[in-house]
Amino acid sequence: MREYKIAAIPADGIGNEVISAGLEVLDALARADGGFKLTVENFDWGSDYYKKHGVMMPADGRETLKKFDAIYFGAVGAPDVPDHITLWGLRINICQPFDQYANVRPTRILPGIKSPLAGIKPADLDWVIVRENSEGEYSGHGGRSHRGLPQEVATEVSIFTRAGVTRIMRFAFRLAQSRPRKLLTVVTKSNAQRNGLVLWDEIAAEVAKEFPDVTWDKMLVDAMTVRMTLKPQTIDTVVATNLHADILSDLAAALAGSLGIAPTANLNPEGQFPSMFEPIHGSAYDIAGKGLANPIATFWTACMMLDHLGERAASERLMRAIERVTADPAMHTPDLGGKATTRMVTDAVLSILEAEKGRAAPSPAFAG
Ligand code: GGG
Repeated sequence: MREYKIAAIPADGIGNEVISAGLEVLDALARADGGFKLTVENFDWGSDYYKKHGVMMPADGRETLKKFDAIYFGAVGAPDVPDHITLWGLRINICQPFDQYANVRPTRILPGIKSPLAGIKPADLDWVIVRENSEGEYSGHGGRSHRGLPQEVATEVSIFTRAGVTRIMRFAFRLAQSRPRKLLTVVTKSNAQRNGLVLWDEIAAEVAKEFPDVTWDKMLVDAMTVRMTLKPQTIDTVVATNLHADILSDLAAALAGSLGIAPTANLNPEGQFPSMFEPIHGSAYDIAGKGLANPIATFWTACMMLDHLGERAASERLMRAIERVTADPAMHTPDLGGKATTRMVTDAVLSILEAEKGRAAPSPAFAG
């Protein structure tokens, strides 16, 4: 039996509801598969922990996480704690020291879900956005001085290193190469940002030589928003800086129907540290505790985690179940214009997995 240790950190707001739904589904999937087992430990880190202890996670938190195979993360952000405290105290406090430099964000229009783009076909929007996840605009360099005075100054320094850009570019080219269309768009703002992002362009051209079978092009980030909206079918794999890809992937999720369906993986591709998997959406305090959160992003995130763990068959089984559920408009939560609850969507996925249980087990004729 293959066994994986999962650290679950639901954190804030709807993170709690969607991660508990995701764990139910993962448990059902592991039982149906019979070939692997997930041992889950829950951590109560987040904004409530901060209000009690003054920190979002304990000082030795990362040491604790190192012994896990993967981290299943909910969302950060609370109305009564400054956002930069929650984000840097938990999500970035794990991503950066664990060198999870490749943030992978697939977007598709799932069956039954309506894109706000008129006349679009599902095949027109099948993208993966690669977000550089360790440097750039989120390097954490900068400062403030002369506070409160008219001459108060604040700097937020974007840092781009040859090593950091080269590794994310190679990751993105490799990912593009693994997809049928072998198409990569490198997004920058290298007309205005004439140092770091010119370095991006130069490194893209260098790395491209290692991937002669990948067709690639360059876009400025502002033009990219227009292309995503007006010519979505011309896009396949995208690589962009930490901030640009953060923004583009929210747009991508909205164009595919809702932020409530969008998953993400924070990968340390070399496997020196555990990777972390989370829905793209935040803590959504306006609907927290009401049972209305869409768990689909967290289920799709579970597929990415299973893929990463090497459980491809289980990942595909869960993705098929998700697609059968989204195909039914009665299973759409309010973010998709429906009336379904988190419980209803979770139960629908569970019942498909339950019905498939017999089929997932090895057939007696082939069982050793
Ligand atoms: N599950 C994603 C999440 O909690 N996001 C909160 C957030 O503010 N993220 C900002 C970022 O990822 O840069």
